Amino acid sequence: MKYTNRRQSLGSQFSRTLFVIPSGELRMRSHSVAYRFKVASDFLYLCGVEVAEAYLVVAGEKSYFLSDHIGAASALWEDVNSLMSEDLEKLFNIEFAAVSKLQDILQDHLRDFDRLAFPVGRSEWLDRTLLEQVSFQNRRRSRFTSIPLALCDSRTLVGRLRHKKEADEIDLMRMAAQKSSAVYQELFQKNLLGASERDVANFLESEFMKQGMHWTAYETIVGSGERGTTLHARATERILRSGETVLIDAAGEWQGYCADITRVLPVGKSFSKEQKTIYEIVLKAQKEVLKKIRPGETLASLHETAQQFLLQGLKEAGITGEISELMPHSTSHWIGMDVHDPSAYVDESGNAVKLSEGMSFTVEPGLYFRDKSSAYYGIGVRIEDDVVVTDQGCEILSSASKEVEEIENLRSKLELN
Ligand SMILES: [Mn+2]
Repeated sequence: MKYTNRRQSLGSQFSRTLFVIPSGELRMRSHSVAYRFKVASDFLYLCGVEVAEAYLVVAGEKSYFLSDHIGAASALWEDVNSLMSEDLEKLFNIEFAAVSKLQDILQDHLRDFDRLAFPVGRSEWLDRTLLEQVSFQNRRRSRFTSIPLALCDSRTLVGRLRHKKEADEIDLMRMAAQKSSAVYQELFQKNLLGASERDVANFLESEFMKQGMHWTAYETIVGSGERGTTLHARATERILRSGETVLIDAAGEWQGYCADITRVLPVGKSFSKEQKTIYEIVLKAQKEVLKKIRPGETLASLHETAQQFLLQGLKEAGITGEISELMPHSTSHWIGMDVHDPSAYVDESGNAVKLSEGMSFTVEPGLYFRDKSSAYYGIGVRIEDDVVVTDQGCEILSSASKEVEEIENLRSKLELN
């Protein structure tokens, strides 16, 4: 019912728009082996099925599921595009057709719509097919309407529906964040001396899997030493050194929902004085932002709060620098089925979206010292948690330790040489 309801609200909220939502195609990773298939989030959101090369058409109250593999019993070689029996329950109330029927279905319905929405530019085949259809429709359309058939991007519109999370979505997001947080607790108690960034990434990813998660929510970021000042440092073979910190931005995906967590920890047992100074400034700013979250605020106002407290902390510590250089990224982004959920940041009048119950996003202020003349050169700190807006404030979904004392306590139990 959940998926039927979502398709119905899409159809009724955008009653003049016909949607074509592809599940995605397999892409080759090497000569004969494809990348692991990741279904398009909009498709998963609207039908709950993880198959490749399928298309969902939502035409008002009527929906179609297009696939060339319906009824393909047990596949001998590959089953990535075959429907399982549990999928059929999710596709209740939907009409099945072969992919070759797409043009016919569009011809039957498009005359009742003013817009055709699909993820423009995602698939060459779909782009070409739908453009041909628009061209065809517009040639004969003038016989019954003066409104041209317009094309638009489906992601923006489905993103509006996905913006406020339903209760069961919040449960899944909480699980993703909690399981990912548990992995951080393991990491805090791990001896990292002599390990490479790659070792750390491998450890985190295998722990996500041990938590039952199917995948990482995004490519694991591990930046040790001055590489912590690169915002998205890929894990390399660089060996972690005593006295350095390591910035880790990693999380898993739970049943299609993402977490996004960043922590910075000392490679040894404790932070240096300079590292601790910066860490505390960022932590204070992050906590002030978390306190401020409630319906009616905007991500822009939260970003201002973060900058204000970072600046205040820097000033108190006697550190100078441009905030736009020290923190070159935003404080928040939407999160959900995608780690950067595609919902808009401004409303139709161009004003910042006001937070309301069920919206979920990250809070991740940071400071990165890339100027070699600074006494703080090479220190990179970002502290990131995931939240969902409640009626009065927010629920913080992730719970990995972030107090200096807590982290140093966990690190102090290590048997280091
Ligand atoms: Mn993030």
